[in-house]
Amino acid sequence: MEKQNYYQPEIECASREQIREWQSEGLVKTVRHAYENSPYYRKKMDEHGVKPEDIKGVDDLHKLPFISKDDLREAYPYGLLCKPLSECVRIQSTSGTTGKRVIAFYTQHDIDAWDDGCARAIVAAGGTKDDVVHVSYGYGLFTGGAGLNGGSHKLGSLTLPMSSGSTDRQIQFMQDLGSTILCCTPSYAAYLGETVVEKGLQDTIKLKAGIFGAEAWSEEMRHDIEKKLGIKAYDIYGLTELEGPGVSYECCEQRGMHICEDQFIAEIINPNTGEVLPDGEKGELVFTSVNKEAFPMIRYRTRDICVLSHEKCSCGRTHVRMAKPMGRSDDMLIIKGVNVFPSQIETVLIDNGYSPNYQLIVDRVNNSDTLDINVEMNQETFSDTLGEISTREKTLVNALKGFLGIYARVHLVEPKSIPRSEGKAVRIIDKRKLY
Ligand code: DLL
Repeated sequence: MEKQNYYQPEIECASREQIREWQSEGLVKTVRHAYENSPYYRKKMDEHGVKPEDIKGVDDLHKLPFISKDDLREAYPYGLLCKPLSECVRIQSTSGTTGKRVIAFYTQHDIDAWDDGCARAIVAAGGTKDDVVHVSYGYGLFTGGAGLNGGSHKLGSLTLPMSSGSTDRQIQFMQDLGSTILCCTPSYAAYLGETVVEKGLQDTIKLKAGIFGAEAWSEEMRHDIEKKLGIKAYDIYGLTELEGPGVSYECCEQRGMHICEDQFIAEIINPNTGEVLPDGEKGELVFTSVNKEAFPMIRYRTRDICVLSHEKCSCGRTHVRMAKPMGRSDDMLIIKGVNVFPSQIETVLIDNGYSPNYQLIVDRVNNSDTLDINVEMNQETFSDTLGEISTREKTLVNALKGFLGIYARVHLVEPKSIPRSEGKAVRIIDKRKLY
């Protein structure tokens, strides 16, 4: 086994008793804080018949109600905010939708804790202050760029805030500045790898590790990236609602991602009944923050299907590990890093006069996601002239780009040509082998 460094050994390798104590203290504080400062949380707990004094530690977690993305939408924008705006220093937001996005708020304390999570991930991937950390996650509202940037700063590494895109420039900087750790989505890493190989530049780059997340990726993809870029590739997980990347990260063992348990309590539930499942059983991942000020999350249902393991990890870290997410309990798709719900596509189609008979075909071609949408014409939108059909397709492509922020190829098809289903409509054909 390679030599393992820790960023905060006193936390990352704390005893299970110590972790539970931190979590219990943090939970009690968080519940009271949310109840006293967010009308939405107060109402939710009152309706559920639970008061802050009922929560004395982790054993009482199950008494609290779940919250979901729907709650976040309903409470948008300030309903779950638990600190005055004057004490907040940042917002970040989920990718994807216009309209009601999820907006997360941070105090300086929250940013510091988030940076710690990302710094732990960088160190777990072998990073030190002597590394050159090349951050090609998007900067802006998306949490990827800001998160890894913050972690790298905190560690004291030289940080290259590249953001995504401009592949030639990325490679140029990698060569000129000797980037050693690459942080981006796995699909972009694969694309960068392909470009490096095509141009025969493997010997000119010094990368040793990559920290890739924000979307599902397979072990095959890991090996492909590792081979092309000559690196070891590490997984990192997170979501905007909780902070962003760094909620969990892989160590050198690469047998699951260690969850920052001083910051979050993780549970696995049966997505249909809400019943809490024992260690090792597959279900929906639920998180409770125990250290957040501005935007605490109490029993937040991530919709990510996952398994937890408390088995001892030989890296020395004691925090629970989560497997790579194995799918979702809702129909959210992540396409080129953008979170897309079929219902949003349906809204655009209906707004443009089409009926909700459509099919989404998602694929990954040359390591990049593609989205094709077959849309049935109806009486009002029917045409059999090619020019007219092509104009209408372009109108829909632009409308979808404006609403979702991603490019989709639209194909108008004949009325009643999309197979009807007797049960749930089969709207999504996902050909990517992600899970
Ligand atoms: O994707 C945060 C992030 C940025 C994580 C950079 C890792 C690296 P959201 O846009 O809010 O936040 O999307 C969160 O993305 O619920 C999962 O479904 C999915 N996801 C995130 N990381 C992984 C991963 C960021 N490593 C949603 N593997 C989550 C699989 C992931 N899915």
